[in-house]
Amino acid sequence: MALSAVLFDVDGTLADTERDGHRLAFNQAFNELQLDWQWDIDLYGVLLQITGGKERIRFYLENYVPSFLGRNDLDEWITQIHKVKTRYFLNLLKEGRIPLRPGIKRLLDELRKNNIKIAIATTTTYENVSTLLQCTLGDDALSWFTVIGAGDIVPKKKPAPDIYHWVLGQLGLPAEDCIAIEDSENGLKSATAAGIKTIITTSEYTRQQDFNNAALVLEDLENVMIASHNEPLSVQTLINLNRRTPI
Ligand code: XBP
Ligand code: MG
Repeated sequence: MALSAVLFDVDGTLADTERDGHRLAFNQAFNELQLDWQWDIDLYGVLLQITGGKERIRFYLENYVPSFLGRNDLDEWITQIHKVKTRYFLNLLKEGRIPLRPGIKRLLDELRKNNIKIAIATTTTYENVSTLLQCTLGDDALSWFTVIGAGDIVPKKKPAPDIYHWVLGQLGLPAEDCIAIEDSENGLKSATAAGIKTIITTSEYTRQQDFNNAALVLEDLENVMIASHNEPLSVQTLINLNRRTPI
């Protein structure tokens, strides 16, 4: 067993994208489309139980404004709303409003120096990932990642393991040679169901969730207590974690 790759979630893990990113973009889209919907911070926390923007809109319709469900173009309409939302989200990224979380750049650099592959496994739309990476890490950042698994590339989003199975397949690696870094219970369920040991860095919306199956739970990658030393999460720690018994 050797650590060959680290698989990163995006939303909540690479960057704090939800409260002041995706949520704002959804509301901007609703406003542009003259929909009288407003997702406040608390409501958005509830809606986050559903991963995927289109799936989240549908869940909102079903549970909060069911009168819209009768439309005979429902699927296309949701797709249209989501396209507008994505345009607003990309603008926020391009304006530099969504930075990477502490320690992400350092760990990515360290992994690359140690020839450990890095990959992405996310439910968000591909352009959101590529734009976030390019805006925060530079134009060549996409080439750092051996595989980017995103959005509708698999039919079932997290907590289903499909996106992790897909990324493992593309990497050509067994689950036990990889570690996942996630921020949510849905993400943890997805990665562990694919057999991948998972580190959690908690985020505002996920702090209270159940992380019992995680290999390690941290506030972030930078200011963490490991073996009673206050030090950033290092590649060596990941390698040691990977050597321990499977999940
Ligand atoms: C992230 C998501 C995403 C974003 C919205 O979940 O659920 O849906 O909130 O992105 P995870 P899109 O971090 O577990 O992958 O609107 O592009 O779907
Ligand atoms: Mg996440």
